[in-house]
Amino acid sequence: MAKMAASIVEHGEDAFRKLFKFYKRRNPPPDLSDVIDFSKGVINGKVFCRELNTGSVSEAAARRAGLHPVEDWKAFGLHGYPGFIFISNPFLSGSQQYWVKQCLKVYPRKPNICNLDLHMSAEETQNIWEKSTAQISQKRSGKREPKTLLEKLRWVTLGYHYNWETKTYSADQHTPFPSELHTVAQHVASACSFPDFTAEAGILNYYHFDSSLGIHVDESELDHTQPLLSFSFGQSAIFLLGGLRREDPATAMFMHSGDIMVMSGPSRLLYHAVPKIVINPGADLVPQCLLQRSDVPEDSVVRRVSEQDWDVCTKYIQTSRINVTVRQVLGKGVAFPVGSADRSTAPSLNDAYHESSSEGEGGVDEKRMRSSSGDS
Ligand SMILES: O=C(O)CCC(=O)C(=O)O
Ligand SMILES: [Mn+2]
Repeated sequence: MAKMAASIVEHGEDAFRKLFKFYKRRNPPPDLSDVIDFSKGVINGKVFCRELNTGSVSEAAARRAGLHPVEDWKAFGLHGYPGFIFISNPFLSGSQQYWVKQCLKVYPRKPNICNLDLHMSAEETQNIWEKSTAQISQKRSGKREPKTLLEKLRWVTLGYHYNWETKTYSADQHTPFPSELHTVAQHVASACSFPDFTAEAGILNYYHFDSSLGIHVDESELDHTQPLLSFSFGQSAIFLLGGLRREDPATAMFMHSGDIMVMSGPSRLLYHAVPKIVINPGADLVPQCLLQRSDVPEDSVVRRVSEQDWDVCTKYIQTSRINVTVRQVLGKGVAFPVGSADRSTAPSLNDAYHESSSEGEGGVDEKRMRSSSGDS
C-alpha cells in the first residue's frame, strides 16, 4: 500500500487527478505515509531548509503582528519546485485564535462578499456570526440539526473581490483590505524577499471534514511576479502541488494549523488542490497550537479573543479548516486595463469543482468546493 501513491505518480498521463482521487477516497482510508510533513523537519531527499530574509522585519514588528521573530521561523523548500516556500507555523502562541475569530466573525461581514450572497438577500447574510452563535453553542454532539449560516459558509472574498463567473478582478468590485491581515502578509512576503508585495485581494476558504478543493491554478491576478500567500488554521489538510501542466505529477504535503505557504517565481502558477481534510486525532479535536496560553504582546494588532467567542470558534474548528490566500492583483503603479477580461482556458479557481466530485451541480458557491455528504 505504501507504494501505491508513488506508482500512480509514475503512471504519467493525468497522474494528478489519480493522486487527487487516491487521497480523497474515504473507504478504505488512504495510506498517508508518502505525504510530506514539514512539521517533522527535513526527513527525506525532497525537503530542504530555506534561508529567509531575517533582516527584513524587526523582531518587535514581527511580535506586534503576532509572529515569532523571522530568524526563528522554520522555512523549507522542495526540490523541483523553485519559488515554493513552506513556513511551519511561525505564529506566537495565542495569535492563531485571533485569525480564526476574524475569519468567522469579522471577515464574513458586509461589505465583504461570501458564497451565501449568491442566493440570499443582503439582509439575510447580514450578521452571519450573530445569527449562528446561539445555535452553535447549544449544539449537542451526535444530534443532527439544521446547518447554521456559519456552517454554510464556503468562501469569503476581501479587497478586490474575485468574480467567479468572469474569473476576473475589477476596479469596481473593491472594498478596503483588512489592515491587520495586510500587515501580516507584508511581513511574510518581506521575509521571503518580496518587500514590495501589496495585499490587494483575499480568498478565504472554509472546509468541513468532508470538503475538498479541485485541481486549479490561480492566474487571474494581473501580476505574477508577486507571490501568492496561503495561511491555514484549524484542522490539517493534504495539499497537492503539481506542475505547470494540469496532468503533471503532484507532491502531497500536510498543511497544519498556522502553516504558511508561499507560491512565488516559477511556482506561482503551478496547479494545486486540496483532496482531503485530516481531523486532528487528539481527544478534543482542536490542534494543540490553538490551545496554548497567549504570548502576544499588549501592543499587538492581534487582540485577545473573548471566551464566549472562542467557545463558538472551538466548536467550529473541531471539524473544520480555514484557509486564507492573500494575493497582489495589480503590478506596481498599474491600473486595470480598460475593458479587460482575462478569460483563460486553463482550469482556474472557479473550475476547481470539476475535479473534486461526481455529484450533481449547484451554483458557483456549491461547485467550488465539494463535500462528500452533498451539503450546501
Ligand atoms: O485551501 C488551500 O490550502 C488552498 C486554497 C486555494 O488554492 C485557493 O484559494 O486558491
Ligand atoms: Mn489556489
